[in-house]
Amino acid sequence: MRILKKSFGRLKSGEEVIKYSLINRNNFTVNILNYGGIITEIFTPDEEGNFENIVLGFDNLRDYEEKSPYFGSIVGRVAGRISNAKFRIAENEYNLTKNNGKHHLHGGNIGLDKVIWQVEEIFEEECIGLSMSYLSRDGEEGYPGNLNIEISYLLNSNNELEIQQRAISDKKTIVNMTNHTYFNLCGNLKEDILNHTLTINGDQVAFVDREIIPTGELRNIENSVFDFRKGKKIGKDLYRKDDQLIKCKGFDHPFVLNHARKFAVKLEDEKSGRVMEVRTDQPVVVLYTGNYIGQELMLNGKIKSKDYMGVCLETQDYPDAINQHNFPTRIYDAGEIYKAYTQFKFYTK
Ligand code: FUC
Repeated sequence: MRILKKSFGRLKSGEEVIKYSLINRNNFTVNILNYGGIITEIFTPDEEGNFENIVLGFDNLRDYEEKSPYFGSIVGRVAGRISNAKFRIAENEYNLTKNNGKHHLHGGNIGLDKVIWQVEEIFEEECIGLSMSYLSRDGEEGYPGNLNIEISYLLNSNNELEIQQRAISDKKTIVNMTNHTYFNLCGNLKEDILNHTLTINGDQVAFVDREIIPTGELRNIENSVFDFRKGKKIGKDLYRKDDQLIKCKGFDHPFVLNHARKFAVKLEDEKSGRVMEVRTDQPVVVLYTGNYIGQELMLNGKIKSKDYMGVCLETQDYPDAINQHNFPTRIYDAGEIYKAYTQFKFYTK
């Protein structure tokens, strides 16, 4: 197993960005930038052994700085939307950056996806990886507390990629991070993801309003377009005249996970034979089917983008929980540790 390193160019500020390649014994490769902790490519074999890239990304830094819909990045401090870009903790009201209409999205204008992380390489017997750290200052994008963040990407020889998240603040605060990779198991983005079969071990979904803010309602998914428990094609119901799907142009919904099952989410592509299983200790996965990717982007240097080219499986805590009476809400005390992990396991049928 080895780690390679090369320059990925300079940010507009002049700072150099490094691209790391984690390569395991099977040549399974994950490329990660120290900018935003962005996963730019994952190369996995199809059932005939052909290695192809299975995530959406860019071949240059400028596009990541200016155009990226959070491709591959760490998002936070709080993933998803915080309604009206404000919240209260005890007697204090905090106003966050408004970067999604009147709401706050994915950590603000300069969220964790747009900063340089300090990187340490990890070499262990069972795995290799990167430990990335960043200090988000008190008041950054409006959040309270100096927050020390550490994200580790770990790859082993079973083609399992694990993301471990940790943070500690010096003031009471909220934290809820995720990774925003858009997966497409076809390989080299040959097709969109509508023919992928998706299984979600979740019995409830959170309904959202027109601005994709949870209404607070948790619905049982039985007999609805949200029932992915037995596995179904993402495209099967996506164009149905369902009020929730029309509002979001597809799926952009938090599912409450059922932790009694052996995996949280499974994604499969029949043609290539590629399968990905997701395990996590987080209570929710947000399923986002790439509804707003649009046609303006040049993906991985050569492919014109379109909607539904990738699917995000954002494992996290309940979105907008701090403003939602109906959702369990976590507030972290000064010195209390926030911890989360998600594992992605790849294999072929
Ligand atoms: C996802 C969605 C949002 C948004 C963003 C780019 O996390 O929940 O609606 O479009 O990604």
